[in-house]
Amino acid sequence: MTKKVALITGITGQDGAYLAEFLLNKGYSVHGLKRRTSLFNTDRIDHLYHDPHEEGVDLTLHHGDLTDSSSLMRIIQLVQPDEIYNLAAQSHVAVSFEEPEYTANSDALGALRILEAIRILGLQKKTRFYQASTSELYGLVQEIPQRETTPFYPRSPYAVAKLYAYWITVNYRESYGIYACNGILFNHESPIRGETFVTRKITRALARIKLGAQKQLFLGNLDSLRDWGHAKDYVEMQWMMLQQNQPEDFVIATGEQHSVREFVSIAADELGIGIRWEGEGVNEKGYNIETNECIVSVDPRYFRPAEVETLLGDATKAKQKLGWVPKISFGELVSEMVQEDLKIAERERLIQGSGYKYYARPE
Ligand code: NDP
Ligand code: GDR
Repeated sequence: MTKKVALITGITGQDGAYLAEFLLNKGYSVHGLKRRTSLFNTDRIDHLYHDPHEEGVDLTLHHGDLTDSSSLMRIIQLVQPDEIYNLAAQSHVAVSFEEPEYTANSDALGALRILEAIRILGLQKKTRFYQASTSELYGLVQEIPQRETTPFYPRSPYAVAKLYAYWITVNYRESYGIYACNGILFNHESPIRGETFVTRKITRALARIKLGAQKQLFLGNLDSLRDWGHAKDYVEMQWMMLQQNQPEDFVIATGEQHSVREFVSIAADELGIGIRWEGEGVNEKGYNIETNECIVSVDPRYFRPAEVETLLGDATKAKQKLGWVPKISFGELVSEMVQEDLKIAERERLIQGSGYKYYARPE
């Protein structure tokens, strides 16, 4: 039987790594689009990768960029994929306020470039397309919980760019009959989450604080509410969406909401650090109950020009039509992240203890 061929953009990212593993286990031939970087950035997929000179290689990486049509056209023509998962993006909401034009170029026009490549190369009937849409589309929420029919109100350059990508995906589906769909995914995390997203920032910092390698953790809006799931559960859904008879858009969420402050407290509990909270707004601090040392402080530099205060998803459609239920609970997610970051902090301590230099970036 011939293998199905998948192309993943953003394969070096959190979701790309989990999805590549998932598809390889399903027997796919997996191709990934990777940006050229001055240092290796394939840490998340190194365990899946083989030397291309060896036999039986199922994972092939290609240099390309969402901002470069020529590379996208070349790779899609070469690979002739059955499925494209467009996961690549400048995915940091706060950074999108600092790099709005680049974010629009990669996150909005990037999706268009891929859809155009499918159309121009005559792959409309062959290639199925998944767009990584986001709960950030709901921004200033118009309905609680948010579902597929909830109106969008984006609140950042990132979300506005993703709004374009959402609609261009719908438009190419309706205009050219391409099997194209949006997964409107709520926040999903894991031990390989980028270190500057709030969950990973918290688990990494608290693990280091526990081992005495760091004194304090500076955060922004502690009251922000999110619907956090596990990335492993969510990539399965990305694949399921491309296996249906008709392309449709789906919300993927747990239906459970927690604040940033709660995330800190639960992660601290997991490490055996009790936290007592004091103060209001920017003066808010969290103290270690045992030592009375202040370990969490609010730094307004992490506030955003416009904030998304609350997100809570309703994934009823995915549950009914795709039979999907998330397998990993919030508590298990936090625990796994904390334990993995503790191992990293211990390794760091070991390296330093052996007389080698180790520079851990503060955030
Ligand atoms: P990450 O930030 O971990 O990964 C993003 C990936 O995109 C990386 O591989 C990155 O490469 C790549 N990339 C960035 N810019 C470009 C570009 N111009 N050309 C090619 N590749 C590029 O994101 P996640 O894995 O967390 O998210 C995957 C997708 O899902 C993103 O589109 C994100 O916006 C979206 N999303 C994520 C959610 C989440 O909670 N995780 C929720 C909803 C949507 P490099 O490694 O070189 O930086
Ligand atoms: P988000 O994730 O913006 O929801 O986007 P992030 O983890 O960055 O922020 C979540 C909430 O926490 C608040 N917050 C902080 N955030 C960061 N990064 N750093 C801090 O110090 C901090 N303190 C408080 C934020 O203000 C926010 O309210 C993620 C990304 O993965 C997007 O690509 C994706 O589309 C959405 O999730 C769904």
